Amino acid sequence: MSNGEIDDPLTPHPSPLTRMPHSLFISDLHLSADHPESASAFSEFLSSTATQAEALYILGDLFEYWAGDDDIHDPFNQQVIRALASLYSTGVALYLMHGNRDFLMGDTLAAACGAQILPDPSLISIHGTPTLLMHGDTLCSDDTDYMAFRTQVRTPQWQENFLAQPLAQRKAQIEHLRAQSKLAQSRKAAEIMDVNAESVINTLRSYGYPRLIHGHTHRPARHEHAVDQHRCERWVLPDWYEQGGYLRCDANGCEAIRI
Ligand SMILES: [Mn+2]
Repeated sequence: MSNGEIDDPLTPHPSPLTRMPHSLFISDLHLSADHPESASAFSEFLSSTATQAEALYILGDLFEYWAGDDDIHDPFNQQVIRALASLYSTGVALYLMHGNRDFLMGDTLAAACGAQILPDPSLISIHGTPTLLMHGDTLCSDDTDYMAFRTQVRTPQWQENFLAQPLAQRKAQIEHLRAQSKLAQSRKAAEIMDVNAESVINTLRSYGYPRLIHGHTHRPARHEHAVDQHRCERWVLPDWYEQGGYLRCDANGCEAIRI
């Protein structure tokens, strides 16, 4: 890229902003064969916008649920995997974080996509800015029933027992759990389903006052938190079945973009 090119108004070219090295952040796609419109928006995003980025971070709940890596052969899952692998083959680094629904995504799935699994939370320098990446469910600490469930299902023992069952049986169990959780959610106050302010402050403090990016709550926004004389930015990513959008960050900062 030369300045001459940028200054020439007659030459069509992407704006200098698009050309800056940047990373993209998405979450809560909740992809499933039941919602083909999210899947096609996602595949359009992967084959256009995402190809310009240095890295794509998927911060949890890529799938509506993930029953285990032996489900990679499912035709719908194959479509998603192929789209991600094709983005990876263009040179875009891919990162996958577990969400509360797809926490069983494992190394086999990651390898098939060309992705690396990121632990939740992960503190990473994003174009020079220390940034804490999380799914966001652990910040919703007022939902004590869910936090207890989470602790249980994240133990190696629970996962080993669960994955030892036949795939069809696992899927049936997950469907049952989803129905229960929908019912429970409809009875919970809206505040319980959002992040707990104190959990956010404590997290920002214990990671050295970084920028925070997370999803999960489906309440896209940019927040600013004053923590011990520091001002910390917190970006909440949108979901993709009702909203759809991504966060773009470069050396100058972040911008939320709706699709
Ligand atoms: Mn979630």
